[in-house]
Amino acid sequence: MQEKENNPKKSNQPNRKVDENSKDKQLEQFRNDNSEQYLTTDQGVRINHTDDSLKAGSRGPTLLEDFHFREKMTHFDHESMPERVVHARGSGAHGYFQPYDDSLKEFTRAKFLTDPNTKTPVFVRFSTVVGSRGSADTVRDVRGFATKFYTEEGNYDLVGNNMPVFFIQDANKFADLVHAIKPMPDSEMPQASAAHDTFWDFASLMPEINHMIMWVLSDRAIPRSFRMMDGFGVHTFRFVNEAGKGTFVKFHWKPKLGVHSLVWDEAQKLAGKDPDWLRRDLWEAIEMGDYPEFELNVQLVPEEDEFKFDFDLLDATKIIPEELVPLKPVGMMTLNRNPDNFYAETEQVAFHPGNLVPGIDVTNDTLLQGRLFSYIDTQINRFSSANFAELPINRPVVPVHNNQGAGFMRYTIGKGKVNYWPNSLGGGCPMMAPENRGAYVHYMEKVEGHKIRARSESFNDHYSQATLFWNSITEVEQKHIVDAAHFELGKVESKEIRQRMVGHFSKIDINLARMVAAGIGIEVPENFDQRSTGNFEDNEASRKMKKGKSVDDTAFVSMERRDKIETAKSRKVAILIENGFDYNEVMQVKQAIEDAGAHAKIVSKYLGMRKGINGETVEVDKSHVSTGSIMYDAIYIPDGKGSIEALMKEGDALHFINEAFKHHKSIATSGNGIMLLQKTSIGGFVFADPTSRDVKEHKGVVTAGNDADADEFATKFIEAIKKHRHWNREEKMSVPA
Ligand code: HDE
Repeated sequence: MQEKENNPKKSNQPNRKVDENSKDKQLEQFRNDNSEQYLTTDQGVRINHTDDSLKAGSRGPTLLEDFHFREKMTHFDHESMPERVVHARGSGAHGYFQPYDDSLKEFTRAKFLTDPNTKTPVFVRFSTVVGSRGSADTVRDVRGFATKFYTEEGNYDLVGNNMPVFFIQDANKFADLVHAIKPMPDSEMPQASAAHDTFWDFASLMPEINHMIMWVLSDRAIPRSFRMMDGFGVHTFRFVNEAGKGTFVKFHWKPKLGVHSLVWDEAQKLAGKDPDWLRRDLWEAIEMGDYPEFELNVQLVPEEDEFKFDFDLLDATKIIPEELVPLKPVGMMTLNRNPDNFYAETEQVAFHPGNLVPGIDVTNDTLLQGRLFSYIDTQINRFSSANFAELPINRPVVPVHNNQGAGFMRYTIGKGKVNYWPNSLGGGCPMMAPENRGAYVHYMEKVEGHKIRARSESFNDHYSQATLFWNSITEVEQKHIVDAAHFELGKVESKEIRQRMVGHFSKIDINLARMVAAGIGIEVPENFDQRSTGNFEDNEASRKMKKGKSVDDTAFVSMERRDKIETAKSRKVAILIENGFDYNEVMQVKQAIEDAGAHAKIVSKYLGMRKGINGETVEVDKSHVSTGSIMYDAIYIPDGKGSIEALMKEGDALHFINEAFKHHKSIATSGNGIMLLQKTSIGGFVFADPTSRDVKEHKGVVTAGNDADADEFATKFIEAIKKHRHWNREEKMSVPA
């Protein structure tokens, strides 16, 4: 037997001479010489003509000996791999992660989380879950948030979502969930949407889904940007420190730009006007240097406290309210580089929640345990090979030595004759690493139990946290959930399914049930017995286990009540003009917008140049047909009689303003522009007197008289932009946009 070694040893194979190494280097240099970039075949043979195939005469048949044509065609025919069975639609970015300090050392030996001098490269892939690879970005769905950390101790993958809980408790239900939510098997409809009978049929028969349903119906499911959403590891994981002591941990990503959403009407329109909306937003932000930043936070629970909550830490349908276990900030992730090649990187990246590094371990969360099997299995299906870890995007930054052998697409050229362990011919290499040389050691958890296909009773309460969520959000947020339920269940043809869902909602909150029922043709009797509508688990029984810590309100789940980050940074502002606009005002306000870190674009009927009052010109960035208010966070209509009069006659411009108003966006205008607003659905608002020095702000609509101070006007507009949406506009109900 081979003895364990404490000192790293050099393999005595391969036994190569030094001059051979330098030959290798020369060869590599020759390969990388790009001074003459001629088109070549895959074999490196230069090609002088690629527009025509080799034929017997210029009008004759193609010859099979045309190796260039055959190779080009074959490549094209195989330029696809099976898309991911879920999370097929995704967008990726490179960046790095850096911890703030070493304060987590007490809990974990993971160096990348505890050494503030280490910048760990990362690759992140954001995704939707249900839609195919070409589906729209803005559909109502959970967003995946998967991060690969290329650490000095190997790759660690945090494969999370933008919601902190999941639909099911046991991985054995995953196939059913995905079958139910994906397009129906007979018609392959609908695409990228849960709004159909099979999903709600499944949901209505699966009470454990209810907490997640609240999140999915909320605005979290329609993020404004990948850069403006939370990320969650969902499961309870385990940190392990140098001494081998474990601590339960939940991972949270917090975006530096705050959490913001689209409104549903906007999300649906964007799916048509720009199906790549979220992908483009991420790409453009990185290109412009608005690097997305996310702070990593953890919730830590000592092992001794495992049973101190009124829910089970191993149940992925539960959150740990932040009021019970506050977040501890760990470090910042910055995404600063777009992929060079979508396919090679974003498509071929292969995540796996079981890619762990020393200091981080799993728990017995059954959902997580199931994932540990599924991810490798699915990659083998995607890549038709077990060698996907050798692809550049998946390769660790540390040396890899093992005895893995052949198989499709084996890229590593193993050297020497030894590919087994134990060996003496290879000098005992690759050898076993001792713990103090960075070896991964599984947490020594004592596990005992009967083999049983059953679920712990501690997983039985399916309603309390759904109620907690409902009670913790604002009225506006509640209203959006009801609207979303009207859309989703409104598309369900079976009345029984709609009825069953109202039954569940009634157990969450009777008003919720009544409001949903009113929009989907279901009656909720006055003296409705909450338990009479379905054959659900008895709520009282599950509540019996409630002895542990709990809260009645958790502001952190609300996008409106949590610590709100108000910033104008990277927001998009449309400036609506026609000929005759006030050039000086535009320049001043535009500068203020840009100084606040936002981006302004000139929008007009057609592309080309527009003339200001005194003949100055600006170039139009976008024409009405190619854009829409839905692609901006705020709009500004500068003064200038000619411009305003022209805009007043343009249906597209009026629609632009009405729609921005309906979507709660900030709107600013001055002088003659106030006349224009009066012609739109904003007409009844409080405006500044057009001929005064006044600047007025009313529910995010900023107006200034023609003598007003431009700085004051711009400042008020930017303050409004920082709020992102002005939810208090009841008037929007009457907007015909
Ligand atoms: Fe996944 N999930 N998942 N999932 N998941 C996949 O792996 C699976 C779950 C998540 O950008 C698949 O490579 C099972 C929870 C993300 O490449 C597959 C179960 C969470 C991504 C798979 C879950 C996630 C995936 C499909 C229940 C949040 C995209 C393609 C037991 C914590 C990663 C692939 C990327 C992808 C299985 C539940 C997040 C089939 C069996 C909970 C972000 O392996």
